Amino acid sequence: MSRSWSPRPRRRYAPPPPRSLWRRLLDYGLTVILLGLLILLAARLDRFETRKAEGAAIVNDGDSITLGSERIRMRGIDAPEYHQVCRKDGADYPCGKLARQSLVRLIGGRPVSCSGWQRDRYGRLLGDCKAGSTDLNRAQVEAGWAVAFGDFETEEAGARAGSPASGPAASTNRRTGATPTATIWSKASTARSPRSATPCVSFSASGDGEQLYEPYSLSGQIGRDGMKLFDGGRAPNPRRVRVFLAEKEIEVPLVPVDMGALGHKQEPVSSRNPLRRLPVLELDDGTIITESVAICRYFEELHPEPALFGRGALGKARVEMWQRRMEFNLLSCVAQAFRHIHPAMKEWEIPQIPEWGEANKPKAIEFLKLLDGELAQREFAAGDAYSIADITGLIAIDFMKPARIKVPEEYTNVLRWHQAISSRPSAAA
Ligand SMILES: N[C@@H](CCC(=O)N[C@@H](CS)C(=O)NCC(=O)O)C(=O)O
Repeated sequence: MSRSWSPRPRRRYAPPPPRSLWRRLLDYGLTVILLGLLILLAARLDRFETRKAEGAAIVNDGDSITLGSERIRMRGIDAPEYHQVCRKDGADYPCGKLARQSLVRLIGGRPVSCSGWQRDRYGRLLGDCKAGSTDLNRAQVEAGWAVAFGDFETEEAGARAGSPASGPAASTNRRTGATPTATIWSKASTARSPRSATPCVSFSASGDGEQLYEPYSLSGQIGRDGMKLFDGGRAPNPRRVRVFLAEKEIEVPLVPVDMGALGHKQEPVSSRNPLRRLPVLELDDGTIITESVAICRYFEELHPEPALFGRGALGKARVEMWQRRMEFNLLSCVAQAFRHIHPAMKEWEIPQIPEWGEANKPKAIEFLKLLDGELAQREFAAGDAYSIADITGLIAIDFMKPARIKVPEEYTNVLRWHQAISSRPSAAA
């Protein structure tokens, strides 16, 4: 017998009496309910992380915008991609561009606010967006430039009914004030099935199967102070960036700097660029980017279409090669000639060495000879597509005038190419 220090007699462990069937069922039921509640809570938790972005919108296409650094895909709708071409009666029309224009109209220059809690596979916030009291997602479907994609079915039905081709009521949309004279529906006049009536080539079939590009924007006025480009008017490098932006149809608010009065050597430029040169891009968070090509690259990344730095490994290498050739062998020589010879440049180029300026003139001509031979074989500097190399070439050749250098008449390919790139609307930038 073992000894015990306790004065009380030891009690034997007795297992609890078995739970009744009802009690067990109740316990299981409560557990299931509790688990369900936890799952529900987890599923809704991301909603608590609702993100909100506000500011002036960069409109990329008919259903995606950028607010500051937040890229937003409008939730519940699907519009044609920017480059999408739709077909009606055997003729193509740019439904992607028109859808974007519709969204620009609906925004009407007002600040936009979007909120959402989910992201698409490209990391874009799926947002419900508003401009003033206009619910943009809804209004874009009502205006007939987007289809319902998980929401807004009624609005889509209304837009179809209101389209001139499919119904009598080409009526003004009460909410948006838009008259759907030309919509994706009105263009789709012949097909019977509603989806196949959608005239766009691949539009909406896969919903969000579009490429990740955000090709064009309306305004860069975003965030705290807004994005801005400190611009130097007719000076070649600032113009280079303006032409690039014009090709991409990107509008960034310009801050004109009077370079004639040496404004670039003073505030607000000098604190932003210690080299005191233009252009200077300031992002909405105050980040500064200088160097024309760096600025262009920034926008190419944000808005890859149209590609101005080439496509594919070889295409990109070719553009890079010709861009640098244009810069080092042409633009730089022309600039040296101008800066070292022109009397107005005395305060800019210290010391000014006219002999050096003169020495650069034949270098530029020599390069033009090479370029002429190349352009005999193709349309643009780096291949069959217009690129930043052509922009640098355009700027350089136009800058030859004040530098008093003339393109020799026998360089007919250079003249033809220059004529062609000068007649693009972007050249007026
Ligand atoms: N590498 C720079 C060059 C910038 C540059 O030289 N800009 C000229 C105007 S085209 C300038 O600001 N010059 C002022 C000066 O030389 O004092 C770029 O590509 O942006």
